[in-house]
Amino acid sequence: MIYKRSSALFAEAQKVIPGGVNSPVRAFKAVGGDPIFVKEAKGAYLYDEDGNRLIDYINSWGPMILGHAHPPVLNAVIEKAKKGTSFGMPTEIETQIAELAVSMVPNIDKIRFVNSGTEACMSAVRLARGFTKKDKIIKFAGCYHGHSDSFLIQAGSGAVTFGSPNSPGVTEGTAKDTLLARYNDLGHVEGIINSNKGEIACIIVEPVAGNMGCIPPSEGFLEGLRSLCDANDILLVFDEVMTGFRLAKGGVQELLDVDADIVTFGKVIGGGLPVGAFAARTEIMNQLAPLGPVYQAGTLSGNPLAMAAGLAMLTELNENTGIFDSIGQKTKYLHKGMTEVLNEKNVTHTINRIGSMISVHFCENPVTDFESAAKGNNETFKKFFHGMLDQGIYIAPSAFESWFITEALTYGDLDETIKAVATTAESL
Ligand code: KE4
Repeated sequence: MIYKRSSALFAEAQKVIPGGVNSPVRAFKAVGGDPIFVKEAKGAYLYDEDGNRLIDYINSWGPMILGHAHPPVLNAVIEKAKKGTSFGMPTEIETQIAELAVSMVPNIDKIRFVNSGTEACMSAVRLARGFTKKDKIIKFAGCYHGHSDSFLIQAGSGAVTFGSPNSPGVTEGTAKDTLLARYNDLGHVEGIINSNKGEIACIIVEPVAGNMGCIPPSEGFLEGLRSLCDANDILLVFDEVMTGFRLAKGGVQELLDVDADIVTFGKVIGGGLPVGAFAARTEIMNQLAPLGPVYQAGTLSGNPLAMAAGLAMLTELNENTGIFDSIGQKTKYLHKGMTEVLNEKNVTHTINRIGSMISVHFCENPVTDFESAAKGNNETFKKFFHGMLDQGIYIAPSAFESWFITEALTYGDLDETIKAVATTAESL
């Protein structure tokens, strides 16, 4: 594949945008080489600036669960844009998507829309602190909840890729209120709670982790967190920015039947436009301004253009819940095919999968937390990434990311991908 124009565009971008990108993971730092610049996308395919067609396994990091430029979403955006895009005043469509989201997801009565997953998680933690009147939070090493200060304490994803878990600019004052636990280790969580009795407002967790690669919760982990929260007057926050409206209509709460107190959303809920949200039962959400004392605001929050994209997306998922099983079957097919060809070539690896999230790790140990994910051979991953890219397959440009399967993928695309894995495996 030729990437000359992408490289030229990257050189230009770096003159005016730090690192040439507006989000670090896009810069290919973890895998080397210049990032690909996309010209357009349709369905399961990206078309880059050099005319290459790539089968997309990232789908804008999750939102394009029905494929790029999906007509119902596209048409909704086009029609809404003709009537103006943002007024900074309430609109009916905000109520429509709020009612739909509340009907789809368990344990939420009210929802507040924001513009990103970061805003959703940052606001959820402030709300938990305001509701419980306690300061500390527990998060998990390797889990990523966006880039607000309280979370950039050994964040997963981008920060881990850069090997600088504690970001400069985060103050000691902030860091002291964030306690770090090991994912899938209930004993560790219990120990932290006991050492900080009465001080913890919430535990925030990716109920299925996607920022260490894909790591499902071990048997009883989420149920254990629920019990620990109930016993210690702590709120359980499910960060479903990745998993919400992807792993099931009602997200992980529905899929694994565990109740959260606050749930955050992003990605799919916006249908590809900037939308985040956080939701909970009425007594918690009514603490929010202008009703309650917990302040949170946003100029473009709930803007009708983004709401139109989100409403079209959620409507289709709500009316065709078979989509979740269909993309789950496609992911299972991909898993089976990749395992077969990698084993044939004696490539040491492990694949994690749940629903339409999957990741490949080049290590023989099971990958169940950040420490075990970090044992993956990154040199092998880099070769794997570029080998796949050279055959027109775009996977996550980092071993610490999940792939996101889209319903737009055909089984022919999957077979082409499995064949590309077989060819790439020759050079691993
Ligand atoms: P955003 O602020 O990027 O919309 O959402 C932050 C966020 C919160 N919670 C979870 C579980 C997330 O995965 C994310 C963002 N995910 C990354 C991918 N690992 C977005 C890609 C990027 O950073 O460019």
